[in-house]
Amino acid sequence: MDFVQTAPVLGNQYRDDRVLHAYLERALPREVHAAIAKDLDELGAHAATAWAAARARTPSEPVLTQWDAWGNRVDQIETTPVWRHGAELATRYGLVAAGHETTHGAHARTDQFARVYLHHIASEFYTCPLAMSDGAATALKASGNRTLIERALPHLLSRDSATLWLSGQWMTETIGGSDVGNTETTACRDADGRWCLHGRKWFTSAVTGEMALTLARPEGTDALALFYLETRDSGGRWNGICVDRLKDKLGTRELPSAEIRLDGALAEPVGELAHGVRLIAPMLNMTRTWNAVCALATMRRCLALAFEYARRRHAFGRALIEQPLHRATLASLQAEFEAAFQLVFFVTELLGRVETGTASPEERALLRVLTPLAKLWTGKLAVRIASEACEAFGGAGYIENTGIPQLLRDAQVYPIWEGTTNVLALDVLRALGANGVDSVITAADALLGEAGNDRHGVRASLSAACDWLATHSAHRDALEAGARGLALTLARCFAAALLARHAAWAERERGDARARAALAIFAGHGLTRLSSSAMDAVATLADNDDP
Ligand code: MFK
Repeated sequence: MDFVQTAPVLGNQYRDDRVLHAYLERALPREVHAAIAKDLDELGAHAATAWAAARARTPSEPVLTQWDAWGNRVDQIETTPVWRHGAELATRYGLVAAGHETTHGAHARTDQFARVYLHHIASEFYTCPLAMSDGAATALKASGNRTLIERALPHLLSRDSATLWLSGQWMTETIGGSDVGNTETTACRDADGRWCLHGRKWFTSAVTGEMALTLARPEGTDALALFYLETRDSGGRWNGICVDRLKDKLGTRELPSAEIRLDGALAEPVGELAHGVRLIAPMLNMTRTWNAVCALATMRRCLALAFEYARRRHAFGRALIEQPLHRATLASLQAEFEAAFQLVFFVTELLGRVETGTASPEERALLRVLTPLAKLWTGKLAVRIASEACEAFGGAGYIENTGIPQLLRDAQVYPIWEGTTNVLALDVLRALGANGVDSVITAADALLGEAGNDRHGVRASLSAACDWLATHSAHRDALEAGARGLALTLARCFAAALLARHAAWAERERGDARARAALAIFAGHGLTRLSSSAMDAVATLADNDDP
């Protein structure tokens, strides 16, 4: 009989994840880790069974039915079977709630995001509405609007699937996905003095939720305000919302992203009738954190599959993992992942400290800078690792029902959602402008101090970044043109400093040299990504497309 290659087998994704285990052991008090380990173990087991189950069934997608048999506009969305269990799993494991509960104090966010990291792929991107719900809860808390907090938070943070609400984040319009300040949706008062929204939202992720935060321009003003709305009235009818169609997307196809029209949707202002972007910013920063955690989850899944397959698959007389170039390729991807892991989970630690009021002013400023850095770098890295994972499987990695191509298609959303790489790089400039670069350098120095020494040139690369900023700060165009290189340099420097600190701990406490090896490989890829300000060359190339 012809040879048939066995498929890769995924084990319990908590038990098998050395990087997660070591991190939690270092970052969490022993009693917190012990208290959450059972949930993490169950999520890790579920990740494996869900992967196998997904390979065994025909993929399904949400279906929109706009009209019933009698001509009534109904706009019903039938979600996928996995999505129909989404609320049950989300509440059982507190995927949103855990981040807001006080049981584990400042460790709440790390606890929550370890759960999210383990569950993301199995959830079929049900994590997207969960991210927005977390963002909505965070933005409402920050607004101080007691009425809306009392109304919505018990639902958004519910541990009971019967009462859980999901929130949308309706920002994108045809005129502006990034330039949200151009929002065309208007808000006017009806005869009873209630606010009604009119406009078209071009990308609404998960319109199946119960509420949304959205931006609109109050009549008679130029200002942009943040509004809260519930998607249905007390009778279950749409609240002045028409679902025009579901998006036909490259990936995340289980997620019912929609184009909708607001035609008199009743809404309430969240705060003052202005500064809508400022008011929604806490939501943006929260969903950007989820984005980074979910990008990490994709990287980890790709690497778990690629390593498992490399041990199973033989070519040229030995297992792929024994082939020098293949093992070096996988090790180099693993090193990038381990560095990204330390950065993203450090962001969750900072977030927990800021939200519990235990962070220093410097840590608060650092969180503002590291959130977009983590989002933009991990978004790109997830696509690269997913692409390499396809290649690591050869032709099989290009075959749909292995599940590998979907990882790549889905990964491509991370650099786009919640602000593209360039928009996030400009946000880093915004954050550095507000807080200064000194606090960033001081924080990196402190981390390197904890790591014992700096054999990997983090200080030199940070110093190059500072010099670059000083040289370009007076020239806005040059500054913006190099913002991506600056952001990637800062992200890599922080990740290296954090990995160095972790590696020192792993060697000391566990006698484990693997994080140190990851650091050596990661730093060997280079930390600096600064671009020269060859503005003339850019202009020559970009401004002239004559044949
Ligand atoms: C599974 C993974 C989970 C992921 C969930 C995905 C859900 C998907 C749903 C979506 O994709 S929704 C669409 C997401 N869209 C965006 O992320 C928009 C991207 N565009 C930007 O981020 C622009 O930079 C921005 C809209 C913010 C620009 O708007 P403006 O009005 O030109 O901003 P401006 O004037 O610079 O800032 C207005 C205020 O907001 C300023 O404060 P002040 O009024 O006090 O001066 C800024 O400092 C503040 N601000 C802006 N961004 C901020 C922020 N504050 C804190 N954090 C930020 N990130």
